[in-house]
Amino acid sequence: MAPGVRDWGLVTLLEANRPTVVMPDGRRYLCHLRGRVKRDVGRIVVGDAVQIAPTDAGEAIILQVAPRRNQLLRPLVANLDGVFAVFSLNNPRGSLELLDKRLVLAHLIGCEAEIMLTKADLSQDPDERRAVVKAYRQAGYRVWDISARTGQGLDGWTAEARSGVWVMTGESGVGKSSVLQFILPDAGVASAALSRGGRGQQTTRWVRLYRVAEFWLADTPGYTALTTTIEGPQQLLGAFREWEGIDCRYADCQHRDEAGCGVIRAVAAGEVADWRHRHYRVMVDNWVRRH
Ligand SMILES: Nc1nc2c(ncn2[C@@H]2O[C@H](COP(=O)(O)OP(=O)(O)OP(=O)(O)O)[C@@H](O)[C@H]2O)c(=O)[nH]1
Ligand SMILES: [Mg+2]
Ligand SMILES: [Zn+2]
Repeated sequence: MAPGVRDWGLVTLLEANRPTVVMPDGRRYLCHLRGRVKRDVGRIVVGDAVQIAPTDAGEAIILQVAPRRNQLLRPLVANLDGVFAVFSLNNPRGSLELLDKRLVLAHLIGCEAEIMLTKADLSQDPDERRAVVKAYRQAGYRVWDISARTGQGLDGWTAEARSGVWVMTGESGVGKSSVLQFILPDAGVASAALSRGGRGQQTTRWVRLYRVAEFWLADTPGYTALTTTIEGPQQLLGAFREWEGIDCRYADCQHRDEAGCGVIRAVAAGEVADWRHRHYRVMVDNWVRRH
């Protein structure tokens, strides 16, 4: 039996359908999939744990894929411990609706989520930035106010002990790859200038995991079409923790348009972020399965 066959490796990249697998000792293999495995699991996903049989120089066959603990579809990555929702208020301005959707999707697959608010050095409106930071901290998220240009906030971020697999998600141009470049200057991560219209240029094409201290961090392409199907609004509520503890008339209130709803009252009074409530309603209207 070839050495390493019974070790579990990690799929760190899927480039043009060829998985790259990194073994615990750091050896790296470009892999093929056996027909039987392909039939059983459909496709390999970055984040998969696999057993391999090395064939020759740096190549191997995937023999087996471990069952996935969880999986995001956009970006496509499995076995996540945490999600960094990367968001920028300027150059380009991100969508807060997409930010809220990313946080909810992380909640639905049962992993942690933190927010990286990027491009602090370009901030045009400090009051708005403070309001956004405050709203998400109130919702229970860690918010990292950072710049990949100056390094602001990245010392604290780097000093944080993490483990497992984390992924950066966010629209094209918000600065995901730039954060990685700053943290891992020698890893060869590519980023690119914005288009003349100030938008991202879909520079990152593949999900790729990089080793950062004790954990793995994925750079990903910037997706904007985020959707899922859920059974009911209650599934979303765990991702709106700022509403916990607000009294409603109904114990099972959905906080949509019910008369006497305490959340709607708190939104009107400016005690919780109104945009998050709007986005919650968008998700209820579009994501809940109609029977
Ligand atoms: N001034 C400033 N520019 C930044 C910062 N972060 C990123 N940029 C610039 O923003 C542009 C886009 O950054 P990328 O890192 O390529 O963005 P991305 O999120 O990886 O984009 P995609 O790969 O297309 O999804 C580049 O020109 C970066 O130099 C920052 O903190 N400050
Ligand atoms: Mg990128
Ligand atoms: Zn309510």
